[in-house]
Amino acid sequence: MRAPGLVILTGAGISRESGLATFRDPDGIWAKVRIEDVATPEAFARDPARVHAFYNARRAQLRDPALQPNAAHLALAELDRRWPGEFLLVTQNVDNLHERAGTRRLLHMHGELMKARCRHCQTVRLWEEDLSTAVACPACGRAGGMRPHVVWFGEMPLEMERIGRALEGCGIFAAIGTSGHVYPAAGFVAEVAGRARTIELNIAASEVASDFDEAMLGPATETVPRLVAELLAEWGD
Ligand code: BV8
Repeated sequence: MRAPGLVILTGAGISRESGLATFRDPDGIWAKVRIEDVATPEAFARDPARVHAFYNARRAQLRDPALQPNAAHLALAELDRRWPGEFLLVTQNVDNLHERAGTRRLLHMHGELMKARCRHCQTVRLWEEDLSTAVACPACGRAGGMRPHVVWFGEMPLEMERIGRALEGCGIFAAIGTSGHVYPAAGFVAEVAGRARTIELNIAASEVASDFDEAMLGPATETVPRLVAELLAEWGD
């Protein structure tokens, strides 16, 4: 029998054990800064320097060689390599730990911290250094328009059609390390409920836990390798 289509959704919890803060845990990012001040288009229009400083600090942390993918990222990369059917890892995270772990069939629905976009010409390119309004776009030469290539609140997430197609065809959906607070990502499980096996991997029940058939409670570095081993034992090559 053909392996079912597999869609995995990850959130900040999968990167927690690599040393990156989550958003809504007590020590999380939103305990230190307000969304309205740093993660909306209005905030960027009002005070671009403040928004750039917020993302420059997170980009600098991601450049730290001590910050590495963890066992959960690595297990998902192995699952991607060995899954014989359709596979898509949709991450809400803007860090680059999934690609550094080796995952190929990956989609960043909220953008990427190590990329910048020009608001004048829309060119997106790898950008690992600080950004500011003084930076001129290497493509069109105009300054003042470079922004982090991330999706802010009130902006449309990326590649929603591709995500929709993957959800339509999936037989197994797992959400890992996400609080189920932010839409449309938090609504994906409801889209597939009833026709896909749905599993939530978290250290605590998310806000949409009741939409899932199954839960695996514990840190991602323990639960994800366990889920990957189980799925590959049943369906692997
Ligand atoms: C949209 C990128 C529509 C940037 C992010 C009013 C006005 C405008 C919009 C809205 C509104 N009301 C509602 C909305 C919709 C809004 C929304 O949902 N708001 C919330 C606050 C209610 N959504 C949007 O705006 C989205 N866009 O709706 O567009 C549209 C339609 C037409 C035209 C235009 C637009 C866009 C939202 C994207 C925002 N960008 N990130 C950046 O990183 O700075 S959001 C950010 O928070 C993440 O990307 C993620 O999506 C979200 C939630 O974060 P999580 O990843 O879940 O992390 P969190 O800290 O919350 O939870 C961590 C979890 O890990 C916990 O469950 C914890 O238990 C677990 N955990 C911790 N440690 C571990 C662990 N698990 C396992 N192991 C561990 N060790």
